[in-house]
Amino acid sequence: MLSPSRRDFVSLTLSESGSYTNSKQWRRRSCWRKWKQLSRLQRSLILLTLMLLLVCGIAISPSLIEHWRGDTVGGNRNDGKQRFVGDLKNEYRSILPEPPSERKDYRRRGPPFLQNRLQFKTNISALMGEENHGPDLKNADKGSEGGKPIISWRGAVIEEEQASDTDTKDTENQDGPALARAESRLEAVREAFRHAWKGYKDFAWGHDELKPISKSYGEWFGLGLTLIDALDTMWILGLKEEFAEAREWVAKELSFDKNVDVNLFESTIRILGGLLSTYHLTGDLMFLDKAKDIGSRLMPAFNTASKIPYSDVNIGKGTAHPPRWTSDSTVAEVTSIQLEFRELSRLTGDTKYKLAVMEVMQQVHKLDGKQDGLVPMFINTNNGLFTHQGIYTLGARADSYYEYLLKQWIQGGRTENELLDDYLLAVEGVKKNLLNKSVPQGLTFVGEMSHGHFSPKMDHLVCFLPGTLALGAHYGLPADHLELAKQLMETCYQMYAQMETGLSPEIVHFNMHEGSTKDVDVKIADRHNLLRPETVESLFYMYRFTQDKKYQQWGWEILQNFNKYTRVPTGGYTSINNVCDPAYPSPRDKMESFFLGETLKYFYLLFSEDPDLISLDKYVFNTEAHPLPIWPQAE
Ligand code: DMJ
Repeated sequence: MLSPSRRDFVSLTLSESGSYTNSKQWRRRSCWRKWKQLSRLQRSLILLTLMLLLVCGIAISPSLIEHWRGDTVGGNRNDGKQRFVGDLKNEYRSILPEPPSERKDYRRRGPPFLQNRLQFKTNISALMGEENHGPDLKNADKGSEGGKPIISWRGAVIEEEQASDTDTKDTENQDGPALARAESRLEAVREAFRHAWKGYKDFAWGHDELKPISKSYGEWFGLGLTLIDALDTMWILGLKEEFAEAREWVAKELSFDKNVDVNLFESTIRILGGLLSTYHLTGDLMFLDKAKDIGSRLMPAFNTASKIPYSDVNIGKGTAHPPRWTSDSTVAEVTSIQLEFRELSRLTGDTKYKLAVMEVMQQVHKLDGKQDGLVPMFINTNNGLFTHQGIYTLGARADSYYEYLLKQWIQGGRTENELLDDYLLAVEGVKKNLLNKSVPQGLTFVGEMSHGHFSPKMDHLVCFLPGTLALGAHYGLPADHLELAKQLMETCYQMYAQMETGLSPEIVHFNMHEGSTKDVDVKIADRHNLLRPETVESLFYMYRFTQDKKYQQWGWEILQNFNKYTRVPTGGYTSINNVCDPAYPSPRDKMESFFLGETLKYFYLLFSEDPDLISLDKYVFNTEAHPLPIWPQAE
């Protein structure tokens, strides 16, 4: 019998360089027998080597780490109810970015092919020939040969994003690179849309909103809100396949004959507005029929003593009512449904829609209780008077009143002077009562007034204002409106740039005290971001009217931060709770329909170099970013 050491020697010799006969016999044995023949020391050595190899392999493969961090966590399960706490925790982690230092190492470590990046070259002919079937895309898509954005596993572009302002200027005078950059940014928006749509399609198809973390959905009205809100965005982005499947759903599945309470304002701007604009872009009468159906079902809201509509309508029963706790409606809500109902009258020849909404405007025009053209936030549906007087804001509950004054005037061919007068008066009211400057940077902001006291509080919602002011200036209103728009645009951008995630909170408070070291404070309850569009919307208007590339660059930064902090790997984007914590932004598990209806659409239009892609001389956007035609002068 061989001693253990001798056996070791023999075995090793066999495995490494044994004779032909010996190795043949060796191969014939089963693996198990081979294993059994090894000494304990040999087995330990082999196991140790294998373990070392495994550990090294993991260490040099960041893609594997990323994979395990959550990219595939949860697999393709479509049932939110069967989830485990552990899965959710992993998924929460999966939308978080690595700390910056780790990210740097990640880029340096290992050869490029080990890094899990998707590198693509935009194929312009493919885009032109197969994908871009929107009516106005031909010019926007020229010359993208040089476009080589590198996209991380989260979809964030990680090289072009480094482009400095200097880079922007360098390429300004060279059509090729500038157009290539435009195309790569447009493609990044299409990619973001497809990612959001994938989540909606996989987990929320036909429902109101995607809950991307739990891979389920939420219902508000039960009318496929996200799908309808996204229709014209798909058309504009040239996403033909996605549009076709959504159209199919609207044609075959969407029914408004439902015993359900809907909010008049929300269903007007998202559903009626979305259907009308899609009808205009496509010429498809099916969308007009659906628009007529929902429009007429919303009309019972106007059956009130004052003709100021109730907030809620049951579209199946034909009944309407105010919220349970009050007989008031919100001023912004009753004055931001006019573009849609006026257009419905024009298309159907039935004046009842426009008469109902114009009556509201006429009453509000005459009402006491305004301060320098600024309106209170509530109006009573019984007596038609403002309530809760003395509080003035350009934010929630009043915002789109101002927006629709200007836009109705534009829609109607700029002949309705009362609307223009009220708009101009309100802008002066803002300047006199609500404008202020922050310390230390002197950012111009719009605060609020409460019973004579100024509060330096500004909602992100107010960031619609730079765009609206610029639109007015485009239509010949005073040039200082554009100057104010530029200042406010800078402020809205800073509401993003000064946050740790580069994403704006819902509300900020500006510092005005001498000696303040930072301009913006955020209260704990206000740190959330709902993927709102207002800043991107205004960036779009500012770029269209000034052609200043810094607005595109700011938008580009914001898009990348949405990708870094709100993108859910399995599909969709999520609202987050905390824009101040890049290590844990705390996802809310909800993708609002306006992210597809507005935010991504405005990103696309911002990055497009084609002024005819939804020309602002032909269309006016409703407050949910659905373009409606400006009427020919005669109408
Ligand atoms: C949208 O529904 C509309 O833009 C509305 O005017 C305000 N709120 C959301 C987006 O923030």
